[in-house]
Amino acid sequence: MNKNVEDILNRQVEREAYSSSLYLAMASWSEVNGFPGVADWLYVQSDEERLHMLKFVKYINERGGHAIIPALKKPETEYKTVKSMFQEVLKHERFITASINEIVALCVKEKDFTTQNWVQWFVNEQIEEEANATKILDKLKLAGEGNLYLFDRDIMALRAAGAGGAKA
Ligand code: OFO
Repeated sequence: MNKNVEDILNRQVEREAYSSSLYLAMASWSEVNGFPGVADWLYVQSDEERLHMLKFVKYINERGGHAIIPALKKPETEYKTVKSMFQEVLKHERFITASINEIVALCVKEKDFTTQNWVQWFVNEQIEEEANATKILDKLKLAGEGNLYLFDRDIMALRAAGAGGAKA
């Protein structure tokens, strides 16, 4: 496969792996700080990001490239509030969206229309990922800092209903 495309796809392997690690760190913080619903949502989200990473790994290798499994930087272990943590989630998802868009742009430049077509799945996925984080931030706004117990139960229900994230 085209070397520039292979390199940018490997960059995305690292970013998806970091997403998984970041959400795992957030899940762990939520769990030890009394937010089991939030933790549950983030554990599932972390699994989902690992699946994203695997999609890139498999695709690169399938196309004759070599997927490189990277070392990751350590994510934050402490978060001030649930709200600031979800603001981080949204910020991170926007960063991922920009990163996916860069892949599309490079595919066009290099005329790799097969990869351009393949990566469309992630273009659509990012619409949902940003919408989910925004939805949760809206709920947090409504709940206010004082009523996080109900918010925590709510996010658990949201996941059980299959909305707000949690799909492969
Ligand atoms: Fe959150 O979608 Fe992958 O990174």
